[in-house]
Amino acid sequence: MKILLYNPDNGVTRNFMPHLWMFLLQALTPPGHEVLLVDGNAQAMDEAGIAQFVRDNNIGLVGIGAMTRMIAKAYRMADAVRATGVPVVMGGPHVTEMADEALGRDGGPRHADAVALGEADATWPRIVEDAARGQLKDVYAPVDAFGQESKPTLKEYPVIPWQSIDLKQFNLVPKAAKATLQKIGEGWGTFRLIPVESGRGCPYGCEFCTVTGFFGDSIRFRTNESVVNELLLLKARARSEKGQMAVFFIDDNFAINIKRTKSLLRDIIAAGAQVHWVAQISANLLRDEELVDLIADSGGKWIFIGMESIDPANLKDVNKGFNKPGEYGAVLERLAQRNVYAITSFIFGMDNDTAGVAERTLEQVRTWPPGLPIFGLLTPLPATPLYKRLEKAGRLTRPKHWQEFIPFAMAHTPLKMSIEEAHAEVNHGWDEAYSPEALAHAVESLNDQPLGYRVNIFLARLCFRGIYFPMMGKMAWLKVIAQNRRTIFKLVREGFKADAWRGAPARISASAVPQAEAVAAIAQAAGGDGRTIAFPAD
Ligand code: B12
Ligand code: SF4
Repeated sequence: MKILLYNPDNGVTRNFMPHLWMFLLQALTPPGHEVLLVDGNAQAMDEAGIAQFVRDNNIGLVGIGAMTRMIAKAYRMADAVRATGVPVVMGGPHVTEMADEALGRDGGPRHADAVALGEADATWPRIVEDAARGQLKDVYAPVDAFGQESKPTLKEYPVIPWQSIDLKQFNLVPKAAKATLQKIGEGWGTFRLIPVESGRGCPYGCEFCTVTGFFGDSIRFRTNESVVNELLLLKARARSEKGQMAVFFIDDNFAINIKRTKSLLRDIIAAGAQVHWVAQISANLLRDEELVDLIADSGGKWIFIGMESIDPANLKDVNKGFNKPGEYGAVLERLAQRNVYAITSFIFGMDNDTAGVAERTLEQVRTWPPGLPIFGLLTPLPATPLYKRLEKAGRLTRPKHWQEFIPFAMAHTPLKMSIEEAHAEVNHGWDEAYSPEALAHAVESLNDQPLGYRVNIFLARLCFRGIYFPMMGKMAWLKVIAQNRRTIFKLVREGFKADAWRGAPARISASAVPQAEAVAAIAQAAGGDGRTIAFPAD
């Protein structure tokens, strides 16, 4: 049987960091079946397109995975596939919580023939075999022989055959530049940001987050050896095609067990498996100097930190009191001293937020080493404690907000400001943090660093700007370049000075490009709301 795994797009993006679930399920598919992957963010497809694809390729089963914000598109695509007579199975965080919606048991239309609840590592082979026999069940739950929920230990993690997977759709290097770039240095013909997981689960249970509910509070890790081997495979693939790879460790908290993270990073270094990498780590875990040294030595370049708020009362409200705003600055300094920078994520519209919260946050941000601040709104995702609390209090203004997804729009009323005020705060955050002045300031703050780092922060900021301000097409890019011309001229002028690029630490090749490319890919992925950027040469 031929199987299509499809991830819905956000309507705009062409380049993308792929989603791990597709590669994982592909690797877990029993022998005798062929699996094709289409990520709508890299390979645009509409309803007619997917129906045609299914017919042309004689597909016998379509698997669709989606986050809440893409679920409306996912349902439309599923409907189009089912209209061709081919069954659809859906999985991922949204349908796990809203299985009745996907199966049409809540009074609405049915979109999926089957739903895979939770982690599908163990159920996927069963689903495939049932589909091949034409005997799909409605619901597949990961349970053991006694009917108890069971989660994969990850000790026996499948080998994802990166050496042979077709990754064409995920190349971030524009086609036109490929031939030339292949010849530069070790080769730049391809650049890909690849998701790798080293563990699952998070015990923290922040109120707005689905992770503790979905993956559970017991943390499971792959063996160091299995992670190291995966990195080596990725490096070999990049070398063989004269290209580059960077890795996003998608663990929710990559350092949740510091001892184990240190041991993994040491093994990566010992095996020569360093790649440039990005990971999510909470601020409280970055107090450890030795950990931060190992992060830098093993190739860590950008750390995503869910700061959420600079107000301890807000953090307490959402059960994230372990975040201590007083130490954010020191944590970021510790990273910056090793030339590791942070993507700092803030949420506005929390219950203790009042008008002016964005400016108050920015005042703090300006005192920190330059990074990539991102701003969002508190969003009640289905089945989270936050959703339940707001529902009980009658505060949800759009209880099924995912059915009509609107980017950067609240679905409930904050306590101390209006919805409109919350929206204005997010606008202000993005406007100010990514203004030409703020970009120039970020570059200047690294004046004592080699040029590569300044170019890196500048390119990264430009790309992250695209999460909120669409930079689609050449004109939009030209406008952004014109607005930032002073900083660009300054960097170019310095580039001609012979010693401008010297002085980068010898730990790992200090190229600015992979870092900037990696954050660009994250920016594209993160802006899954129709506002993402595209490079002019695409
Ligand atoms: C990496 C990541 C990202 C990346 C991009 C995604 C990418 N390209 O990989 C970045 C950082 C850009 C990102 C951004 C955002 N993310 Co995110 N992200 C993740 C993260 C950390 C890892 C995803 C992952 O690969 N997990 C590992 C794989 C193996 O798990 P999985 O995807 O769930 O797949 C398993 C099962 O679900 C199932 N499955 C999944 N799909 C399918 C399909 C079929 C057919 C079947 C059978 C089974 C199946 O099988 C898999 C194996 O067990 C998750 C949290 C998490 N730990 O999952 C959040 C998460 C997915 N993100 C989330 C959110 C909310 C966002 C943002 C909206 C952030 C924000 N607050 O603004 C943005 C929006 C992104 C967009 N483009 O629209 C939520 C989604 C919750 C929800 N109900 O939708 C999560 C769960 C985290 C959370 N805070 O709750 N994210
Ligand atoms: S927000 Fe981060 S720390 Fe909090 S529960 Fe989710 S994954 Fe864990």
